Amino acid sequence: MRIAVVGATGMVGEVMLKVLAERNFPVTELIPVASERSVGKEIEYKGKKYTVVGLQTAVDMKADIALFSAGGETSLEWAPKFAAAGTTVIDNSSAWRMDPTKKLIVPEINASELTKEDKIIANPNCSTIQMVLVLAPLHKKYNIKRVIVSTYQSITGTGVKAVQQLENEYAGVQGEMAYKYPIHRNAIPQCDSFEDNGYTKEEMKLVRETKKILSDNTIAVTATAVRVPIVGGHSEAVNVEFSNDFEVAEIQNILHHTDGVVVQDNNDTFTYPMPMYAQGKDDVFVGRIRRDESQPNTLNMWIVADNLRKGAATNTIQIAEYLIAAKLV
Ligand code: A2P
Ligand code: 11C
Repeated sequence: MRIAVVGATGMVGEVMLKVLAERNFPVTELIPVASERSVGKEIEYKGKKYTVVGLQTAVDMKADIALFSAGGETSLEWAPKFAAAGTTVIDNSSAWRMDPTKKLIVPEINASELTKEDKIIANPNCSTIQMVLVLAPLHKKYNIKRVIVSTYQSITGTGVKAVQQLENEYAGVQGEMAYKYPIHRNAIPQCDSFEDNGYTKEEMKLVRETKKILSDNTIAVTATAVRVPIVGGHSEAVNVEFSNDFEVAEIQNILHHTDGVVVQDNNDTFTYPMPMYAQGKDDVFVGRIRRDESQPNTLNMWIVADNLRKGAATNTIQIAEYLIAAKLV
């Protein structure tokens, strides 16, 4: 496969290269793509050096698959050009996710929706992916009525500038601010900008993308997304109300047998998911599974994943792996 990585010099792009190499993805030619600023720079993949090219050069090279993580505007403008050249685009930005003509894919849940005609495929937001991977098998069994989610999101979701801000604050150095406030010793109840309804875009992604991925507009979702000074991954406190009652042990058993999910749930041994363990891993970790005693048929859980891996690069590459296995590219 001839693979273009658009945004290869960025935070997610770099993880994409790492994950492609780790999974021994069948790359016959790698085409690293970035902005004009980076054209001519060299990046390394499996011990070999590759020269970064610009977007038009990459379109003309007619790769089989282009993995995009270069921001929404770049995707809006360039994904259709790659698609027109015959390249299948898997896009990690928010540009196409809610477009009714585009599929929004978490492979373990809905990859079977994909066909050869899907030339631009959307990768969901990180905080959505880790939540729906756990919710999907429970929805099938008990039917979800409502989800209340509160997130504790890693600064790596904001990008290099935020990591630099935290490092500057640790060192007591003045520098450029990624956030409106210090993030060291703080929690900022704003991820991304505000929408007219008073929620942030990040919160509304959790609402809208969940319904689309689970193909069920009747699921009610409400979210509060908070940025915390963490690098290893996003954490989520998730409260789920089902139509049907459940046994906690049965929920644990279902999740234990769910692809991509690891149950870490033992109070006796103080075992629960944490970003410091999730970092660098491709799985979604779930624990603190317990009944909500304030209301019938309702469950509380704690879900953690590396937002740059399953939340972004890994999920994108798993979609590409599915396309190859199903002979759709
Ligand atoms: P560059 O390094 O040349 O700026 P991050 O999310 O970590 O900021 O990374 C964004 C990625 O998207 C980088 O690889 C960046 O390239 C790339 N990028 C940003 N804007 C453009 C653009 N207009 N065209 C192509 N690539 C872009
Ligand atoms: C964050 N979820 O943690 C964001 C980062 O829509 O793909 C990814 C934004 C997106 O801030």
